[in-house]
Amino acid sequence: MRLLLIALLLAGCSSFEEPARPNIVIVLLDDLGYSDYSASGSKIRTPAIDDLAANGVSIDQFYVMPRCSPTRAALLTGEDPHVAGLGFLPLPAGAEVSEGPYQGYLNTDLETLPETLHRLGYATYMSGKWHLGEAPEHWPRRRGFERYFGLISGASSYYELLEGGPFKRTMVENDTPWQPPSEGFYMTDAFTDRALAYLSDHLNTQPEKPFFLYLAYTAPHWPLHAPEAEIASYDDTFEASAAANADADLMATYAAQVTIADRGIGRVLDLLRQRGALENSLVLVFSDNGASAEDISNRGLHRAGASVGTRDSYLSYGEHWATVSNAPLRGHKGSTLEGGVRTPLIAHWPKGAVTGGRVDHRSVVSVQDIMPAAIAAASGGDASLLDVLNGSAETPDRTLFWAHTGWRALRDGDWKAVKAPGDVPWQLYKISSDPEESRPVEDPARIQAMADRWQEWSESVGAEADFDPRQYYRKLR
Ligand SMILES: [Ca+2]
Repeated sequence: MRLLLIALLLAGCSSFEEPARPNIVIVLLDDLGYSDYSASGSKIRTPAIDDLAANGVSIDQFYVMPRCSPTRAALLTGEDPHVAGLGFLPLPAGAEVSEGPYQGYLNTDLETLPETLHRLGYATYMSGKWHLGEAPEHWPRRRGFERYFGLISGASSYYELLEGGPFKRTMVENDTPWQPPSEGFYMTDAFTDRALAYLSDHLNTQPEKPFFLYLAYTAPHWPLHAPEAEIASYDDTFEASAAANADADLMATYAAQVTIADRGIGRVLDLLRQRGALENSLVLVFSDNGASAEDISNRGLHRAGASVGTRDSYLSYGEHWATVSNAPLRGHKGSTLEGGVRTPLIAHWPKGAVTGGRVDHRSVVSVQDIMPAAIAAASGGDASLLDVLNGSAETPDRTLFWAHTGWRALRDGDWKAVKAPGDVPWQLYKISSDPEESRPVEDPARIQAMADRWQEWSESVGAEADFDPRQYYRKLR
């Protein structure tokens, strides 16, 4: 059918032009829960993302890694994070590291997605959180991005760069350290504004050239920081749970953080639409891991009595709200349960037939599939994820593996085996019909076979089965 169409087109045109290559826009959210979109029933307002999903395609069984850096490494290399050098998080610049699966910066032997796209003639821009290497030789401009603005490190205040402690936060513009202004700065808006500036410059000066934009928000990763009026817009929206010590203001602030990021996404999409560039842009939106139940009360960064959301506050929303965010999945960020590693992928590309509001519930897709799909889109090639997105194929039969701080898991078609850290047995679930991981299946032979496969895989990528972050951070002392 496609050949026939091409033949008809060729017959009708004296000079056949190759279709323009799509722009590629990847928007990454940080620690957003599985059901935190209003389209999936949340009370959080996400109109821009909902609109994208309503006119694009959503993949329900999309898998990432359990934590920030491993997912980002897999996204930008297409490899398992251990192979990419980020089995765990980066260490501070200057820390002694041994090269290998836990070196804490992107493996320099691998070509990154921006490096490949740059080689293919794309302009490459990044605004946002890097978290793939703290030393200047590992920063974004050394790994394929022509222009970069953002936060090199992980979690940060949204209002300022806090000093002190081994984890100094660094923002840079291109290769130069950058200090936020003392007033009026809000991290999410700064990332949006810079992305818009890059796109405007591009569309004004070289509109014929395709671009890659990687917009990596820190939102809604803790600390819970948002302007008062934004938090107030969620007054009386969430029901506090006294039993769970879960204040409604915590969730209201988190929701405000999500809505501000969604507004940023809307501004980027509006600009592309106004400039006629949206139709032929492959836009992908997802979260780097599931909702976070992390307790950060021992960090010493919260001033007693400060209201949630303000500059002097430094709070997370806790296990109760993280469970709400991830409903109905079990587990949170950091674990290999579904609540740690599963998040919807929302894609939109009208010219590439990624359109119509379809939800694919059957395909099993990994964050590692994005790089080959982006390269295929840029070079006119094939990739399984592109086939899934344009509806020409489904890929339910996949094997995916995870190893993270003692958590282990593999998904093989309908089945998932998962093991918590420590001296506990593997659990088996028929994950295709039990995504809540609530009905363990007794099948010792299958469990043993899957555990053996996991062992073989972990050795092949250099994952430590019982990796202990405390040992890792001991290097800092
Ligand atoms: Ca994250």
